[in-house]
Amino acid sequence: MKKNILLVFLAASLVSMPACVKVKMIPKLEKPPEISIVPRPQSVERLPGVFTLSTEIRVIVPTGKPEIRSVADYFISQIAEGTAVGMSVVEIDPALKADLQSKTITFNISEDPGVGTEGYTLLSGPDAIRVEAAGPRGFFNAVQTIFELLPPEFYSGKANAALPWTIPAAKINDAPRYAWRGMLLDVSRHFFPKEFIKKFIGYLAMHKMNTFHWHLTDDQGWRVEIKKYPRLTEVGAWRVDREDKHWNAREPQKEGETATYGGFYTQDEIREVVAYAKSLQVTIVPEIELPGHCLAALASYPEYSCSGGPFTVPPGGVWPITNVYCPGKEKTFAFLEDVLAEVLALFPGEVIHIGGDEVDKANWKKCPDCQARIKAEGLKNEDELQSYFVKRIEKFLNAKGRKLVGWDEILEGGLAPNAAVMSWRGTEGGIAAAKEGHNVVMTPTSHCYFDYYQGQPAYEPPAIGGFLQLSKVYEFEPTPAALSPDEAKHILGVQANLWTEYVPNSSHAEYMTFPRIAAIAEVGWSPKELRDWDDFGARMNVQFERYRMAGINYAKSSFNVRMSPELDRQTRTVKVKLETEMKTPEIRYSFDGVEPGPMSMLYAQPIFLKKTSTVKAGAFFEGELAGRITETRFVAHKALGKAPRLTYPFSNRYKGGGDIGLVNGLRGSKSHTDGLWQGFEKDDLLAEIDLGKTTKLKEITAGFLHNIDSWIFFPTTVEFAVSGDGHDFRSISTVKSDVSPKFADVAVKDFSVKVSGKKARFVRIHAKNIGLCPDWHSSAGGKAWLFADEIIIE
Ligand code: TNX
Repeated sequence: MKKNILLVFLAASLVSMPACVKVKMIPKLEKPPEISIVPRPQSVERLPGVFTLSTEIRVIVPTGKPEIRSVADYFISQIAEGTAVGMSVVEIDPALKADLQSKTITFNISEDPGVGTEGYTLLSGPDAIRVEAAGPRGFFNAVQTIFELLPPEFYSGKANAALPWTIPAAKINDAPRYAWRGMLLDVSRHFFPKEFIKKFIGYLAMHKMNTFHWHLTDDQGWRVEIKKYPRLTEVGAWRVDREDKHWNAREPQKEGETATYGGFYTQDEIREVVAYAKSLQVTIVPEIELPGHCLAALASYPEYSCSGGPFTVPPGGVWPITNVYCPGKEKTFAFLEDVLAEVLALFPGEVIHIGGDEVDKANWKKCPDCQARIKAEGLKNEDELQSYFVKRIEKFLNAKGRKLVGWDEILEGGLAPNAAVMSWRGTEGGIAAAKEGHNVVMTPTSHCYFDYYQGQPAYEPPAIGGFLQLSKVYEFEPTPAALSPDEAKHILGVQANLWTEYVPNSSHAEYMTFPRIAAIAEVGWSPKELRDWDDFGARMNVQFERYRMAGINYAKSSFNVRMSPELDRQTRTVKVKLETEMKTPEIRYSFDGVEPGPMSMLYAQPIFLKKTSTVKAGAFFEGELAGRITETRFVAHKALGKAPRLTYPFSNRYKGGGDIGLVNGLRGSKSHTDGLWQGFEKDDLLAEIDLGKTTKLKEITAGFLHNIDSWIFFPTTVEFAVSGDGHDFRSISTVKSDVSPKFADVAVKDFSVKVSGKKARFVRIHAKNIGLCPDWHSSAGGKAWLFADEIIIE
């Protein structure tokens, strides 16, 4: 192996060769800031001294304010849990205007109307702490800040009396930018136990987020007990266990099979969670999906569909969403109103989410009841029928004093009069709704979908697709420039969504949520002008420590080294830049395939490679690997930089390095979006390469990707041919794929032919695209993709 490697220079790397490394040479990140509050407050001023927690401290609250008293009780119980310091609460009549006394933490009702319902000011000194807020929500947020002023060990919850529990003296002014700072957890696609739901709500509170959007129903499971309709959970909460299969390759329930996988929350459990959320100042917005995403309900009560069923609860992906509630039948509304009545009794929050997304209206077109309804109501089409559906539900909710929110599809066919919109397919829906005077929560897939990959997919557990790094979440601006100041008032805030098709358990839900939750929290809370990626990064180093202490399974993807290799055609040399998304003190690497460690070469400048080699790199903090070791392989071969002539052009969407993408020495990974794959839509790959002179050949290889979820199939055959003049080609061999198109996993495969010393100047590769997605495929008849990289001529 080693003889293959030629490291091209770089003084900086040489200086840092292992023998020269001295510990004191290891650069360190600047010391983490002493005060690291996430999300960032409006202002933080460090004052001299520290306040030390002790058992003598009294937490003083105004008399006759039970809600503030509960926050104080919560505060001291958390402190006791995290620090073993037991403090006491005393109620004092605020009229007495007790002065800041020594060894007190005082909760004062603020007289400043500018503080808002959730804002607070905090003044900590060596002797006492004073918090001012309008009410419990502000005090609660102040308490979260006090926790962050303590050493991160506090978050372990394992009382450790040995530490000095100090709080730096400071003055902090703080209030949120937006009123709605939420997160959705989908408990239908996978079920999460009540204990985790409470933990999750705690995570929101820790980040000063105030809304938990509980996605309780969907095709793959109904999760809330409804007394009047017991089959919703007897039948709808359970599906056959196909967890060993890919989400989109799960066979429906067969005759005679029992559904054993799932779960639901009893009404008592829901009440327990609601009370817990209340104690953490978090509002729960339950979602009961309609008119679509409701197969679990229809499997239980098929009479509310157009066709009458029967249906089973699907154990995996369903697309399109055709089996939906029938708005032609009166009894459908009676059913939904009964269900909602029980939901309203469980959830005291004002806002109820009714879904409304992704309804395929094909069945409504065929259904005589639906058509009769369209006629009777004078509706124009099925879009208006959906709008009729939502408006009726809204009327019901409004009559009970509640407000409706739905996904942006509820705009189609006309928005219900008082509805709020959750804008997920970009921000356009939100903009349109705000312009019509409706309230909006921004949650576009581009910045808010935590089911997307947060790092290079090759190093991540399988996700639904997409790519949403921490820095991209952090960049999000919820108020579109297209809105006037008045219209902008309708932007209530921002929300991140964790859909769980690919999130099978709680620990994985944490992995997908952390650390991106910190970024979305700051987007929702902090003043726009104070949002600063570097400042956030510095504070995140402390936040990560808190996560570690709390035992949270957070992702370290931001510390994985990204490599951006680039081939220089002239020198046939690849230049590789190494970087991490979050600042790291040092990147160390190897180029001989050996795992780099804390003593490996220190990266300072781009590396240059000329021969086949594998660069591996990792980010290190004080000798410890921060993320994972990542790698890039460079294959030197005879076609390097010799742009192929393509009979059918590659798609603009998947250019994979452009002209020389197929011959740049860099191999595509299992991710079709890694920028290295060249995509051909329905077309074949027919490439001719001119080597420039007659060349002795050993082997020709072409690599392909297979990912049927993304409509990418291996070629059916690959034909290799050579020529001396570029006109007359002699076929050497046609290699057939030995992988079934149905193969459900993502795979990369090389198709090769040995040429054993033949001479030629031109090489032709013809890979046949399967053409259309086969009839068993979820997108049967759609154009299939052929993804190629790399053509290697040796
Ligand atoms: C779209 S967001 C959906 C969900 C899926 C999600 C996966 C929305 C309103 N509908 O049903 O889980 O994409 O990313």
